Amino acid sequence: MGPTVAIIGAGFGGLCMAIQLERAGVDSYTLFEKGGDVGGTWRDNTYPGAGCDIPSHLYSFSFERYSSWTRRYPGQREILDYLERCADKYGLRSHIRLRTEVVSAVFDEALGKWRVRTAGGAEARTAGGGEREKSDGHGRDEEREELFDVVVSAVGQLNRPHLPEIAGMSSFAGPSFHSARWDHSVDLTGRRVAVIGTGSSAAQLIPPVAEEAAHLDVFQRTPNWVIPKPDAAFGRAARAVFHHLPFSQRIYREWIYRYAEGALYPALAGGWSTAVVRKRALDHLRAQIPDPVLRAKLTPDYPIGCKRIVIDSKFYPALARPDVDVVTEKIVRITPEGVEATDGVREADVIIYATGFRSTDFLAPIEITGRQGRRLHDEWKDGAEAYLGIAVPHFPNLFMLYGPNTNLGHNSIVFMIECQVRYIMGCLPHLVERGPMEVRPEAMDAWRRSLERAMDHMVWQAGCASWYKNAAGRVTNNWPGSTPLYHRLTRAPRPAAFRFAR
Ligand code: N01
Repeated sequence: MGPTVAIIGAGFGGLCMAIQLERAGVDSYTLFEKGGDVGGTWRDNTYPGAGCDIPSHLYSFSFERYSSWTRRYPGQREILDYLERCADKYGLRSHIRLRTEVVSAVFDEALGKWRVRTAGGAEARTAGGGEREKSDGHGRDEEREELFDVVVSAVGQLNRPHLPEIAGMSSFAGPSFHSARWDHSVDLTGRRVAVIGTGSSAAQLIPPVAEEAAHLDVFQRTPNWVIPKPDAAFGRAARAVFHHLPFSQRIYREWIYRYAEGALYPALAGGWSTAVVRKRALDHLRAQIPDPVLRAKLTPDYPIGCKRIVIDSKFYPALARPDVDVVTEKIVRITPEGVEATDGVREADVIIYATGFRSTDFLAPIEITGRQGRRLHDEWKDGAEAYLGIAVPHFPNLFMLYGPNTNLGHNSIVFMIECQVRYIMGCLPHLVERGPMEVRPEAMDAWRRSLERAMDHMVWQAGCASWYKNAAGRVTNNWPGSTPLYHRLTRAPRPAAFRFAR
């Protein structure tokens, strides 16, 4: 037994939290998952070509190494299998409540506990527009309230699709869908397809879609910097080494981690490698796009790393195909026949919106109310922020995984999640002994100042729009420091930074 813990979301973060609770012998936790299974983003994103551009051995838990990865970079199905196996191996399933969406959490000051309200029943997924999708008739609206000592949010930053507001979208005669809500019932073979957006998701789905479609129009608003992805299958010999040689996986993992930290991070912080990474991207573009007109369209005019760098080796060759057009004219409206840009209508049978996520609406649409009736989304009206990306003043015993300012542009988010889980596990004995703990406003202020100072050096501030920034232009999503620094800062909670109930 231990404190009762509500975990929201069964992706990498929620599963990691549950595993560490299990390992510590705390079985008084419930993991709420709005979808039909575990996996989070890797359950939602099933578009063709979906995969990870961080190497397999780094994009997995350090305590749960897997010697049988089939490729250097894992595909969506393989990551999902890995997460499902983790859920089984650590016996988490009996604690997971699927198709159960947390609607609100209210801190009851008299009890010193969170009142967590859920809606269960049929799968209640969050629609692009932010409304909860309606029940499909199986009674989603079975609402329930339970008390917990601790709430851990593990909802991620990229779980709510962003659909653009383009005039006429609902008038389109054919099927249309978002990349993260792929409609597998639509056969693209021999059809005219339009893809809107050219971020990481688009870069992955465009090559297989181009293979199937008769013609593909790619609507690009801003070109991305693209560097090669040196993907390859692991041969039997490599897998055997990982399997049988003690420490081989650990050494390999450490090597790729250090490469990302040593070479990619400085490029984002205006350091020595900026020119090297930029040259690598330009060489990649030149090698893969022989046509100078297309190359000009695809050449970014903002500093590399300002938007998330796309890591892919199949994207450019797909754009260079004769049956693929890159359209840079501004989209005016969607018509029943297709997409109208400033130079005319391009007919389409299917439209795919690879237009990203509502990344700065952290924890939305969950209503979270802390002490003195303070609402989290009011506290965050100028942008989400949290001490270490984990805790917020006036919200006792509420912790976040992959919260504000903890995304990375250069390394594995699983590393950050493990740091956060370790930190929260370190908080549990304190809050058991001294009652609900809440970060002091002074600690939050000092944290904010240090973030602002570190952010000054980062390329994300440069002249580009990205999902890292909120509407006011503040970077709310990314961690501006190195990952070793974050590791140090989250090694253990500092009791002086918190106020305790007793
Ligand atoms: O989304 P995005 P994503 N009209 O926001 C365009 C992670 N990820 O789903 O740049 C026209 O990057 C928009 O244009 P612009 C990764 O961290 C990881 O691709 O705003 N276009 C842009 O081109 C990634 O960064 C993996 O001008 C419009 C695109 O849509 C993050 O997810 C794989 C528009 C959106 O790009 C998000 O990637 C996939 C409009 N109205 C994703 N609105 C891994 O491998 C938007 N766009 C780990």
